[in-house]
Amino acid sequence: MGEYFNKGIEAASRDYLKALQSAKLIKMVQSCYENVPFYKRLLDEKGIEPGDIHSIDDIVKLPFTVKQDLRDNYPYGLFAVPKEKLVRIHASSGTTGKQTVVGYTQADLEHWSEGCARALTAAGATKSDFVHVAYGYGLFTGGLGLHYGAEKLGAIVIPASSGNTARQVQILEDFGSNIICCTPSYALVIGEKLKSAGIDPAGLPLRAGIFGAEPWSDNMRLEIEKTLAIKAYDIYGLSEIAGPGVAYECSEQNGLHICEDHYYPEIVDPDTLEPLPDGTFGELVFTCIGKEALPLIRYRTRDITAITREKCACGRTLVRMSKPKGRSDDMLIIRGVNVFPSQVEHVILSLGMEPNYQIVVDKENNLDVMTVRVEMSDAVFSDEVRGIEDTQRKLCAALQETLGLSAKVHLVEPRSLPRFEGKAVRVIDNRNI
Ligand code: DLL
Repeated sequence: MGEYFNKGIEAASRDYLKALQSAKLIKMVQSCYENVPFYKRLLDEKGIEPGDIHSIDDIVKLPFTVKQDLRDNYPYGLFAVPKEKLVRIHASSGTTGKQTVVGYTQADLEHWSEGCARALTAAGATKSDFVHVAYGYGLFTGGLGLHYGAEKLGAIVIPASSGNTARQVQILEDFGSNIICCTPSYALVIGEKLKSAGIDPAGLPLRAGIFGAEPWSDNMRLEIEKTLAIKAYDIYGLSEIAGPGVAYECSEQNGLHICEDHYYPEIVDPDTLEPLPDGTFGELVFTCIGKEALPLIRYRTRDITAITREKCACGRTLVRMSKPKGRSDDMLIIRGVNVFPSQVEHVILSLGMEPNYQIVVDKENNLDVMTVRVEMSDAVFSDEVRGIEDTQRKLCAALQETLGLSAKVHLVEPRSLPRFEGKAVRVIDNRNI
């Protein structure tokens, strides 16, 4: 069952949550209208006044916000409070264009930290645990987000930051970390280092990990749980809305509970922008109903997921989102077939292959060609040529079966693909060059 950090909210009745969300939305739209010229203009253009918003159901009347709006108003143009109320700035780099700058008031930081404290508690962390934070510290929200969440819980934070894997391993051994927080790809790197150092993870006090900032499949979860001898929990978030802790997994590991008392979720069809029913996959949209500094209305995350309002076996009533499949802008279209890198990962790991892979897409004679490069384990590498070819064939067939698409498979030498300390970059798309 596990403990709650804030039972009054996490297990509140749906009626109570709806009343809370309605009151917050009304206040938020009023504040956006009065304090953010961008939103005043948008609402005026749509002919909507704050007085038209009577409950959370009226959210569908409101316009959407997209990342480009943040870029167009770079750096602080969408902020709703004067500078003296701001206490922190973060930014997300993204792969193209300018950074997206976000800001927080003291109250915003309290709410964000509480999301992370809820996540830590749901993963079984207590006040007497050592929480080893190996997300990067800095403008990225991962490090400081989990750091303040762990402090809010009253746990003992080890602010390791990412990188220097040998030192991470030493900390795990000597400082007695009970909970580790990092990206799932970095968790694997740490696992490899433990193995090469001859350390049995089962002998460490580490019990659980809180992994997020990038998509990872359920098979990757099993791999990490085995490699580190822990329970692996998912945590989701984005800097535009807060940072990590917007949603988190509980002991059921069956969907991530959204902190919907602060961040109201909707799922829409990414093409028509029409709301989709619960259980249908679509684009996740958030409205920051409790945010002071940067109160975004119907922000399109680009993340693809589905939500359910069914009560969870853990007792939490907070709406759950399924593990994000990836971002609609990460989705590859190969000869007209939609492919998420997470699907490829699922196939690779379901065949018991190594979790280190790379997807390369090229254009050959005007045709898209996808090549999946997967590292061999030492055992496969030392196999006879026929054994290697056999593995390659099996992987090709499984990819064809799952994706409905033929892909080339290259098995590469052990430890020859790049490793990542933060978010992994798994796709090299040469078609755009
Ligand atoms: O990645 C915040 C974070 C830090 C979340 C640490 C969890 C742990 P950004 O850098 O703004 O913020 O990137 C946000 O990362 O829109 C998703 O596409 C992706 N993402 C974050 N968490 C997950 C997850 C942080 N658990 C973007 N599963 C989001 C899949 C995730 N994708």
